[in-house]
Amino acid sequence: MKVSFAVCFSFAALSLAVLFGVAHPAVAQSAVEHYSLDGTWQFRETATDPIAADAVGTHAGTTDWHPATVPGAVQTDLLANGMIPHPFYRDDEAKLQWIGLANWEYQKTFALTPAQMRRQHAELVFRGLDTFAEVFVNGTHVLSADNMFRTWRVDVKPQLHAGQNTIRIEFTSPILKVLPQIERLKYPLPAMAITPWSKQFGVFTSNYVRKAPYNYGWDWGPRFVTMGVWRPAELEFWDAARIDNIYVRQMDVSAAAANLSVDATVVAGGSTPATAILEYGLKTAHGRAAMTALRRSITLHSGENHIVFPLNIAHPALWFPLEYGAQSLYTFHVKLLTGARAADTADAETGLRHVDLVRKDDRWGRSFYFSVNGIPIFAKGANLIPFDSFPDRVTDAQMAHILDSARDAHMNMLRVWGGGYYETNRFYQMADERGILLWQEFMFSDAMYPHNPAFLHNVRQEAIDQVRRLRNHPSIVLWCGNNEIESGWHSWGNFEKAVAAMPPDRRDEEWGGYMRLFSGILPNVVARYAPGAAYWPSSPSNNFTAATGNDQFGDAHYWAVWHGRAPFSTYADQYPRFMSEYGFQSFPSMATIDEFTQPDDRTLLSKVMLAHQKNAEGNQLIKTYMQREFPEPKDFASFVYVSQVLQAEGIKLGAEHLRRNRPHVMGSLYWQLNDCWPVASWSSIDYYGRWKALQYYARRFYQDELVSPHVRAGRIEVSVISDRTTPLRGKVRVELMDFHGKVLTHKVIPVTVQPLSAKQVWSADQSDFLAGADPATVFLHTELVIRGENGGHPISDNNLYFLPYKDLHLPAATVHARWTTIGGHPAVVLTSATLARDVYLQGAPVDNRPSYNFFDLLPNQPRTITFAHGDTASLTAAIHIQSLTDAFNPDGAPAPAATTKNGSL
Ligand code: BMA
Repeated sequence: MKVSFAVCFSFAALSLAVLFGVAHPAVAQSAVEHYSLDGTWQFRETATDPIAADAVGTHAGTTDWHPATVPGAVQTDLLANGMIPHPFYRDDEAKLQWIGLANWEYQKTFALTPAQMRRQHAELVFRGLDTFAEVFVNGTHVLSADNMFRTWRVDVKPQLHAGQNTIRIEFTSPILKVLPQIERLKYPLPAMAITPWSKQFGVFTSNYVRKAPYNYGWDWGPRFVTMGVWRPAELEFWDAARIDNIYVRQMDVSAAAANLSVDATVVAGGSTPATAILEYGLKTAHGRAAMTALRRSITLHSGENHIVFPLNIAHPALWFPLEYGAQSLYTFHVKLLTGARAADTADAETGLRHVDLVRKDDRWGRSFYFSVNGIPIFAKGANLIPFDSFPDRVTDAQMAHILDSARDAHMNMLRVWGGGYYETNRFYQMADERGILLWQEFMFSDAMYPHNPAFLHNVRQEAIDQVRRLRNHPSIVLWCGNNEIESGWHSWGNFEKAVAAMPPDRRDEEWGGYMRLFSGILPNVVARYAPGAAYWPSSPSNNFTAATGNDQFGDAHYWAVWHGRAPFSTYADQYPRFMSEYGFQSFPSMATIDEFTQPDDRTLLSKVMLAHQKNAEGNQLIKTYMQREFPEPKDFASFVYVSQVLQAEGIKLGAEHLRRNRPHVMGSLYWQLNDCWPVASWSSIDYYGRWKALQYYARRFYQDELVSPHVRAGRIEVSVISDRTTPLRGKVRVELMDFHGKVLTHKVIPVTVQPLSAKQVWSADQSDFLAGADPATVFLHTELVIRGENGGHPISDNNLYFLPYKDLHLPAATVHARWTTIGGHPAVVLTSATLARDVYLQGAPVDNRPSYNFFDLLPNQPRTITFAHGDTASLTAAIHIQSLTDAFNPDGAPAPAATTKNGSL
């Protein structure tokens, strides 16, 4: 039993201590020794549960010891040993399902010194065990773990000795482990049924275990049920005390002052006098600025102690979301001395900002938006899924690429979706540094979960671990209970079926369990460990204000487009307070498809391509929507290209509509930003980091200043949206142009747009404006020019077509490319005598993408595209340039399968 003891300094005492400030304090050597257990281990398969024996089968050599890597997973270890094919290659996923049904064992030997053994405490710490693990140290059982998301810490001093030691971990198949428990339940709980293996042994198992739901397969992800030590492991040697956690609590933050308290949680082995020193300061590009220090002597008591430093920073450098100001960060360094010895040091970092989730009654219902430092933020962004099916191998560079891509597309918010895992510290730090707000979910998705006391206790501990780990990150502005469970319970067929199969008296009981977890335990943990942080029970939800699906309150997921086959135009009829999901699939580029296929696989319906399309209806839906807009593409590569344009055009319609309707609507997070493997999916960036058309479109439709033309009920309306905090003054040019560049009508509208608003600046009856021009031969070109900016060039431009592409009489475009260098950088100047739609520069390396892509090239108006590096010769050779008319045969007929370059559809 740990004793809790708080030491709170009085403010008067502190103001004297502030005088203790030093510019470059010497950093005391931490006396806690962190002895890493990462790196090389060994692993092998152990006896299989008889009921899975057939499914697992036998595999050469797997029961012998082989080298393994920690952090890691059994699949990546098997791969590294050349014992399995690459899990993402062709349809090999199916061949690897046995791995999650087998049991595995890991071990490592390590040497300890007599000095280490003389330390008062030796604790074994796992930052992540996946998932059912029995841990033995020198043959003695020391830990049973059952939650991938918890930190496990156990005293192992009695089991260790100087010299060679062994740690061994037995992992049991998470699928098999929960079967007896499910049998006892008598009725099944609903979960996601995506893969052919979702109901191995007749039941869903994913929701009975605290493990990343997407491991079990999702409608964009393969099923790889992992096991292993998936996060770092270490031994911690310490004597009198160690610092467990630092929490920088922001009580009140304004431009005038930041009222904070820094709470250092210190664990002590016994009663001992100690001195705590806090040094803090603004982080600068070159390290830390002048640090202020506070110190105080205290007496620690055995167990958990809280040392609380109240702080007041006058005129703090505030942290702002992307494009609203700087991302200033403060560092906090705590030194703990016991006697004259440095017992431990710890660091924390935060950005000072005032965040509110504003829910105020208004004429549309109740608002739902985030205000940061008093600025109402229209959330522009997307949903983030795990970076990989095997999280242990995600690199910082991979995460940085996705977050940089989000930043480059003006995304100020990402939703860390509840079907994956809690990301690494580094991820959240990267979001802080870029000013990307995070909607952070607890990891529960599309399923009902058990609510027996042991399960709830386990979840509570998980939530405490995660909230304590992440609460200093200024980027996190909301904790959300789960993804789509509330809406599932109320309106989904598979939930209804499961509920119907329950004994009637259990139905209320199950919903009661839901409420206990998502309206009790989780918000209570947030309130206690991150007081003041916003909590929201589910996405979507209206916090039980009205029936689910109500647009007046809360956030919304809109899937009538895509799953419901509704036309893209229905996006413009949606007015949720905050759109947290809407999306449309496309295929990743041919370069990505080439990575996981053989040439013969490159057709839409090949078994390999189907294995990389996890939404059963997906291909049919893409084709259906494509047929509404386009002729049939001439070959598979063209189909892939057109699928991306289709997705981008559809989401553009939705995103611009949502933005045009601020402040009624205050968020647009499309589904989804990234992929965890190469696949056809809703993503705008594929697994290898290649931007799809949608990502380039997002960079335009999420720009702070946007001109947005559209047609509503026979009228052309042109709006300007400004996310600037100062008024925008300039002009909008509206041109009716034919495909050869002839301007038929031309208007210039002076505009003034108030800060943080959307305004319709011009409208006209469509047929009056066209004045007899054939809508199949003209389009509307709009430009926004801001007074005194960008040398008088448009800051935003946008085109509107009056008919679907297939009904336009668009002449075949020939895009001419002239390669050159501009300011030492390779560049290409593109021109076309006729309108070239969705010009696509294909083939650039991921780290050297074109500055502009998937855009309409106006007749006789050159556009220059630049590249960050490389030389023109190699880029000329690598880059293939096409536009939409190249994707179709001139007569509209598809080419016969046998003669197409890249195979048939
Ligand atoms: C959403 C998500 C995911 C899913 C996506 C596409 O609602 O929450 O569950 O991948 O739909 O179907």
